[in-house]
Amino acid sequence: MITAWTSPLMVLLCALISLSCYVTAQESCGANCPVLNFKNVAKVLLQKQRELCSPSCPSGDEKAQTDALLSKLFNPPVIYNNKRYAISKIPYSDSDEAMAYCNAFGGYLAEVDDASEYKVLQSYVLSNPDDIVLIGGTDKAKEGTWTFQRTCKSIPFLDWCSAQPDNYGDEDCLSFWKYGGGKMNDIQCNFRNSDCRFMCELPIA
Ligand SMILES: [Ca+2]
Ligand SMILES: [Ca+2]
Ligand SMILES: [Ca+2]
Repeated sequence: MITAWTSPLMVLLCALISLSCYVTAQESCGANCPVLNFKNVAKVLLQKQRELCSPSCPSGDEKAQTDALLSKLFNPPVIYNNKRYAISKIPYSDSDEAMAYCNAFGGYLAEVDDASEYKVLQSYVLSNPDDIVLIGGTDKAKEGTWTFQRTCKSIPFLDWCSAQPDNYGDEDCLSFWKYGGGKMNDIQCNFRNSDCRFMCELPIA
């Protein structure tokens, strides 16, 4: 019994089952949903993903498990310029945690590289029910100077919602804001509500 529970596949399977319950619970609790309360499950998932994808993702049964996990955590992705962009089905505690989820699948918080890519990602956000979608970008180092967390490079394309960015309450992270006009808004890096999701940029499987 101990052996079975410590087998990597079993760990992943258990994590999947727990997550499946969480997603189902999220769907039924509506506005009263708790925000991200499966830290232990997340920890297992992240550890498992690092094992599975280091140095490269395996094929076969374990890859099928990884794909199953990806589809539990993320909405169907859009593909643009040889990358997959996927909006999470789950909320996040802060931008570091969202980045950790993306890293676990071999990616990072979605980086808008130019106007064409922006249009594709904006349509994707608008076709999704969630109001706020966190993406890559911060002005934490210098207020008003926006860079990607991953590379520290300047963000080449920004398109703000009306009256944004306003740094209201010290907002140093970047998001799409659907009900604010579907453009960009600066938000607090740990801002969250039941409508907050994040978007990862992932390699093509
Ligand atoms: Ca990109
Ligand atoms: Ca700011
Ligand atoms: Ca703002």
